[in-house]
Amino acid sequence: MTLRPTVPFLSVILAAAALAGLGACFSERVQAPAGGQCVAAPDSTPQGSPIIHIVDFSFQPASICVDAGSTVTWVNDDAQAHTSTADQGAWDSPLLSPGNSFTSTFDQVGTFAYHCTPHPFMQGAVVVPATP
Ligand SMILES: [Cu+2]
Repeated sequence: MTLRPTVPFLSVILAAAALAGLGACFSERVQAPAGGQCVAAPDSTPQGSPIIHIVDFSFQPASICVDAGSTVTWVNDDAQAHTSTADQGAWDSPLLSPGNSFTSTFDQVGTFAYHCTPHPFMQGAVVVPATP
C-alpha cells in the first residue's frame, strides 16, 4: 500500500500563504517621512530615474524615495488602463493604456501622494527628502 500525498493539508498551507500575502498588501500604508528620514520601499531606487510599475491594480513599489530633481517614470504593465494622478494636483498622467508610460520630474521636497483616477484604491507616494 502506498502513501498518498496529503493534498488537503498542502491546500491549507497555500491558502494561508495567499491570505497572508493579501493581508500584507492591504495593510501596507504609504509612510510619511519620520524625523526627516526618507522612508523608502526596500526595492525602490534611491536616486536616478526610478521606474514604478503598474501591475495588478497596484503601483510597485507603492512608496518610492527619490532625490530632488529625479525623474520618475510610471510604466503600465497591467492589462487595464490606469493613471498616475497626484492627490494635490502636482501631476496628472493621461489614461495610460497597457504598455504606455508617463514621466514626471520632482524638483520639490515633500511627500507626494498619488492615485489612479479610475481606481482610487490604487495609491502610492513619491517622497523627496530634504537634503541634510
Ligand atoms: Cu487604475
